[in-house]
Amino acid sequence: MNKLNAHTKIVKDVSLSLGFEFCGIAKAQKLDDDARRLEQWLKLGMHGDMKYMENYFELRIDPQKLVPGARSVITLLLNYFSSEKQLEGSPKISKYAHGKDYHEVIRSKLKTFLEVIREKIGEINGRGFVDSAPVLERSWAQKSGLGWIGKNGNLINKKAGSFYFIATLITDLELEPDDAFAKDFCGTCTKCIDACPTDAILPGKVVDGSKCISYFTIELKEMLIPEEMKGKFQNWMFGCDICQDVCPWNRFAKPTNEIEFVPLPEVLNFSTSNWEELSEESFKKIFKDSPMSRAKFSGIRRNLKFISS
Ligand code: B12
Ligand code: SF4
Ligand code: SF4
Repeated sequence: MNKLNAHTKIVKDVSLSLGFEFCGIAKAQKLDDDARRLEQWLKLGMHGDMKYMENYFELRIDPQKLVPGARSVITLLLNYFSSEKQLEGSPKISKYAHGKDYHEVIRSKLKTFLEVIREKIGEINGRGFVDSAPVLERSWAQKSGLGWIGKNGNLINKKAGSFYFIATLITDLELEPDDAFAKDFCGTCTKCIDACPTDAILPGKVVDGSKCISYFTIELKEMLIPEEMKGKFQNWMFGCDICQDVCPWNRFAKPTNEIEFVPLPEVLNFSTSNWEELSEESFKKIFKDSPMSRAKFSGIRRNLKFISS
């Protein structure tokens, strides 16, 4: 085995040992097609009030600008699916937020990843990212052969579906790249487009972020949800899983092995009145490590009022 293959094998083995079910590698090249798509998306205002999406455009499309000397982009998928259901009729919470905050869980895994790689291969330059950095994570996942971009905008893995977080590691280590995922298995299906209650899914795999329930319930800070959205949220209080729940490729979803993502009992068992009677103090205590703390108590109260009025 030559050095390139040996290093690639180490990277893939380490990713599995840390619980990432899929690991793909792409060459760290500028993303020209994606740059055009992103530019258009921003020009049409589909980021709404998420002003951070306007920042660092050049970094977002060029891994060399994020990590000087970058040669490879490693993309990792971590399952967050849980088959446990919330109490029937309760305000709905997206599955990604049923357990501990994935930012913390994945950040710690990425730190270990780099430490182990340095131990086994030697001094390398690298940075791990998850969600909040200017990295087009879905694009890298597709380019690393991990799946296709569905009509609902999500990265779908043929064996496992889309209930996966994406993490990226950009490094100056030279690795054997995987082939990009060339096929698209959506075919003539339009289940996600038909089911989206706010018509946020547009043709050409474009999702208008500014119309998505996830945006209104999580990202829209200190602002009221527009009146024209009244009656459309289908009881979603935090995030929305509709376009993934209806996707036939998620029939193959298996529950995660990651214990940090085991749902909090309160997420599963709280009734509408439990939510309505919850004090700020208790919210902070129960949900301190949950992604829901991002919306703050005031955000959850606003969402609750919006879906129940
Ligand atoms: C901003 C953001 C949002 C916004 C806007 C959504 C959007 N469409 O961008 C809001 C708040 C609405 C949102 C919602 C959700 N999000 Co979000 N979000 C992000 C974030 C931070 C940036 C995404 C971005 O750059 N958008 C700009 C647009 C232009 O880029 P894009 O949608 O990624 O599309 C690119 C590719 O898909 C590709 N592409 C598009 N069309 C085509 C066509 C072809 C042929 C090809 C090859 C490529 C391609 O080009 C685009 C880039 O130019 C990423 C994390 C990250 N750093 O990437 C998470 C991320 C995309 N979100 C994620 C999740 C889980 C969600 C939700 C499911 C959460 C929920 N349940 O409520 C929903 C799903 C909504 C949906 N249907 O997309 C995951 C997706 C995992 C996956 N399997 O795909 C990510 C990657 C976070 C993570 N690290 O795991 N999100
Ligand atoms: S997450 Fe919900 S609101 Fe957003 S695109 Fe999917 S179905 Fe539509
Ligand atoms: S619901 Fe159908 S069209 Fe939408 S992403 Fe899944 S397979 Fe593709």
